[in-house]
Amino acid sequence: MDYILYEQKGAYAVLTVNREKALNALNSQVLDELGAALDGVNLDEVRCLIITGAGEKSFVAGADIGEMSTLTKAEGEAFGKKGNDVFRRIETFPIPVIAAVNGFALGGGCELAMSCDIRICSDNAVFGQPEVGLGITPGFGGTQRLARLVGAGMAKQMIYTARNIKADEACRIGLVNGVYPKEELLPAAEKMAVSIAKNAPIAVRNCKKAINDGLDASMEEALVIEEKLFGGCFETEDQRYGMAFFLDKNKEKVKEPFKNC
Ligand code: DAK
Repeated sequence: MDYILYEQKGAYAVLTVNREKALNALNSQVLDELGAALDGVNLDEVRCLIITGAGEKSFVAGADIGEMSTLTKAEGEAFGKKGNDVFRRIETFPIPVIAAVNGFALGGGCELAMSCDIRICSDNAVFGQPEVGLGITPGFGGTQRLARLVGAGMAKQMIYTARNIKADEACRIGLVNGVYPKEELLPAAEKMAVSIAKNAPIAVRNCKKAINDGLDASMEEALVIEEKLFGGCFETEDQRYGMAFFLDKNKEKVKEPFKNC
C-alpha cells in the first residue's frame, strides 16, 4: 500500500492515512487502500482501531480536489459512493474505532472522523465542511452525520457558511470528546484503546451495534435491539467468567483477560 500505514499493537491497531504531501487528502487510491486495510484487520486479536493522519499538520484535508475537479456527474456519483461505502464500513466496523484528529479535518476529513465511534483531537485541529465554497455538497455523509452529532441547527450553520472551527469549539459543540496537546494525542487515543480492549470484546461489539442500530430506529424498536444484543451476551464465556469473578469471594484472585468468546 502506498498511502496507508497499519500497525497492530497487541489488542489495538493504528491505521494512518499517509499522504502527507497533500495533507492526507483522499483520492480514489487512498479510499481503496483504506478499504483494503479494514479487510486486513485481524478481528480475532484487534479489539479497537485508531485512525489518524501522517505528520503534524493534518488528519485529512478533504477529498482530493485535483481528482474531483475533472469528474463528470456519473464519475462524481461513483467517487461519492466509494467514499460512502468505506466510511459506512468504518461506522459499522465490528470493533470501536477512535479518530485521533491531528490537524486539519476538512470536508471528507471531517466526514472520515465522523464515521468513527469516538473523536479526540489535538489543540491545532481544525474542522469544517467547506464544500459549498467549492461548488459542491458534502459527499461522504457530512450532511447526515454532522447533523446527528451536533444537531441540525449547528450542522446547517457550519455547512452553509463553510466556516472552519477550531478544536475548542469542536469540543464545545460535541463534535469531539476531548482536546490534547498534539504530542499527547496519540498516547491518549492509545490509552483509550487499551481501556476498551480490556473489556469483554463481544459485549463491547454488541454495545456498538445497539447504539448504532438503535439510533436508526424508533425507541420501541431500539429497546428490542438492545434486549437481543444483551441476551446474546449470555451465550459467551466472557459473561460467565466476568460475573463469576465478581461473585467469587476470594478477592486475592487476579482477573484474567477476557477471551473474546
Ligand atoms: N485536495 C488535494 N490537495 C490538497 C487538499 C485537498 N483537499 N488539501 C491540501 N492539498 C494539497 C495542496 O494543494 C498542497 O499541495 P502542493 O501545492 O504542495 O502540491 C499541499 O496539500 C499543502 O497544502 P497548502 O499549501 O494549501 O497548505 P496550507 O497550510 O497553506 O493550507 C489548508 C492548508 C488545509 C487550509 C488548505 O490546503 C486547504 O484549504 N485545503 C483544502 C481543504 C478543503 O477544501 N477540503 C475539502 C475538500 S472537498 C462528493 C464526494 C466527496 C466530497 C464532496 C462531494 N460527492 C460525490 C457528492 C468531499 C469533498 C471535500 O472533501
